[in-house]
Amino acid sequence: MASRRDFFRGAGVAGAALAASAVSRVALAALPEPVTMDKATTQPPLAPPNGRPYNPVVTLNGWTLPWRMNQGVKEFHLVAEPVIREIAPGMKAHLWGYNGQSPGPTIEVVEGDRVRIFVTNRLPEHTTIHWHGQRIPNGMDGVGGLNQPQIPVGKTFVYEFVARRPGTFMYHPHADEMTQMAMGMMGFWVTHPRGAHPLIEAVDRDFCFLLNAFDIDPGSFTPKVNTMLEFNLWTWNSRAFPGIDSLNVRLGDKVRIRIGNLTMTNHPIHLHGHEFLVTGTDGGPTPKSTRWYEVTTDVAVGQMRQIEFLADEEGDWAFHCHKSHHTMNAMGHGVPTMIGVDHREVVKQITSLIPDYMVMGERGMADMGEMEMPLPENTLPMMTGTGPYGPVEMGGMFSVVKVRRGQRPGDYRDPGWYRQPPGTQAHEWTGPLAQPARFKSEGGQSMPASGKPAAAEVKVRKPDGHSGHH
Ligand SMILES: [Cu+2]
Repeated sequence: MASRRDFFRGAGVAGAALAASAVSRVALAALPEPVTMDKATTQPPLAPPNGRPYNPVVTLNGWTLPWRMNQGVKEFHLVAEPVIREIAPGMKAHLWGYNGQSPGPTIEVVEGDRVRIFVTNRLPEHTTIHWHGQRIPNGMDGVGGLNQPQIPVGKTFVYEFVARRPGTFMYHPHADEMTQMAMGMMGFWVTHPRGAHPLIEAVDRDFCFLLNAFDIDPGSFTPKVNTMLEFNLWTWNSRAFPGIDSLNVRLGDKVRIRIGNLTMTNHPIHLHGHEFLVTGTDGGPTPKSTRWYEVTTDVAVGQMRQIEFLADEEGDWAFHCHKSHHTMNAMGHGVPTMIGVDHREVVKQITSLIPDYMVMGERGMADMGEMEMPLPENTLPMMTGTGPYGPVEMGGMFSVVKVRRGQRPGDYRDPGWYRQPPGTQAHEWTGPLAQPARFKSEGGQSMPASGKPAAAEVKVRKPDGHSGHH
């Protein structure tokens, strides 16, 4: 298995000239050697070794597929195959993907490039690839049965077209789609503009990732493919927090993040500390007159959104889906709300029978972030991750944009946790507490009911500190 590092050893910066001269005509007539990735961590951007220049993207917990230039045509080789993907440290999933990972590698080309993509099918069933959002000849659109026969098991098909429109796209099968997408078959595609473009600005950092979701029972490895709504792992590029890498940028950088949604529900993606503009969709760059600042943008099913902001506030800024259930990992769906319920007596009785029994959520669910309950093997805690000040109590679609003065241009490494300057962090109040002023008519209503309602009494036991019940 050739890793990307091996590939670059042969075809790095110095390899560009070599590639043109040393590869014989016979070799060019054969399939390009497929390149495989064995890591689930974010790989550095792939600077184009040949062809038109562009500023490459960084695929979150992913990589860009190297190509071969063959008489002016960019040739890629995708291999559809079963893969083992680490969803986060402590959990691996048996998925289907491309070239060793799910999602597949990002494909980066330039507007006007002629592109030839060989697709080899090593799955146990037929497949195709649809190039979502692109202007291409109808026979290249990849809908099995409609535009082409499906690619049989063991066979290789060729797709060839000109990347006509610059923008943010994705690719996925259009054959047994429910199964193949539920198993993780998808990838990102970026067509960079050829030269200056009135609606596409140069940025310092350009990130991309796909929103995807899986239904994997705790303790098992393979997604259930018939699930329509009740997914239990909400992922970015088939990774769940705390397995999603942070997006590390330099203070003052112009940052672009491209997001595509191949789950079965919408995701309001929210950035802390900055406002952004939506500068593009899968339809291309948005007209400037349609842009306004916001801090959350909803990415609907099958859509792509491209957001841009100036990273001018230093710190560790949360970046996540705003559906709170999507920042959780696998959990039982039938958990009743236990807030305010005192079940210490019940626990005493149960623990005499089941020593490991633990009560969930008497004071909310935060205890679960702290406790890390005993779990079946290959299962992620529901809420986990530890920051510099304690448990982060998150899972799923959550990461951090790290803005740092000292982050060098081109350096994507994690700078570690942000150190709050003295006097700039929320802290405990230790002075006297003032009595709140009460308004006299508090509790009135503008349209009182004619009859008098029966008095009801509700008793709630207030939370009382940490001791005594676990
Ligand atoms: Cu979501």
